[in-house]
Amino acid sequence: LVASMEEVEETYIMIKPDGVQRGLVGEIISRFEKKGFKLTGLKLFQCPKELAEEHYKDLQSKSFFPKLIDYITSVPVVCMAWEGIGVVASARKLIGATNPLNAEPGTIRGDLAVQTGRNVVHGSDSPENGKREIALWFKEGELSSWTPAQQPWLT
Ligand code: RTP
Repeated sequence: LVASMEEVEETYIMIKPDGVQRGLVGEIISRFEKKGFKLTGLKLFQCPKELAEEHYKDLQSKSFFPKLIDYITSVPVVCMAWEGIGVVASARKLIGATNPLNAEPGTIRGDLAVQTGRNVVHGSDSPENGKREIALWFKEGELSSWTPAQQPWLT
């Protein structure tokens, strides 16, 4: 199997406030589950301002930064860690382009969102950021790397 030679990675996926408010939590989780990735962390969480600022620190200089922080901290988000071969780039594909109007139909944003500032979900952009963001959003003991009882057709 070609795929088995590729790296098992982890990524941080977050259902943003609009996704939770619009009742899209189940729909979004199911896309990653059906793809075949493994959920290793999951919680509903209203994040403090400092955490949101740390998560988005690369965007500090942008004019939309204060609005982005207000939005992310306004109501709870759903924090998730997902594991799998090539999960970082694959999750970004499942999510679609940052601006939902440019996101292909079939992607989460392409199917479910309209505005960049309300694009329902976040996904880490590199394996390094996957690790960094999971460590930022989850405490030790909140993650479980479990082994599925049977999965003959997936690695
Ligand atoms: P993402 O990780 O969420 O897919 O986004 P990205 O890296 O592709 O894009 P980035 O520029 O890092 O933006 C991160 C999030 O900031 C919000 N944003 N708002 N003009 C705006 O109002 C604007 N631009 C970006 C979005 O929530 C975006 O996902």
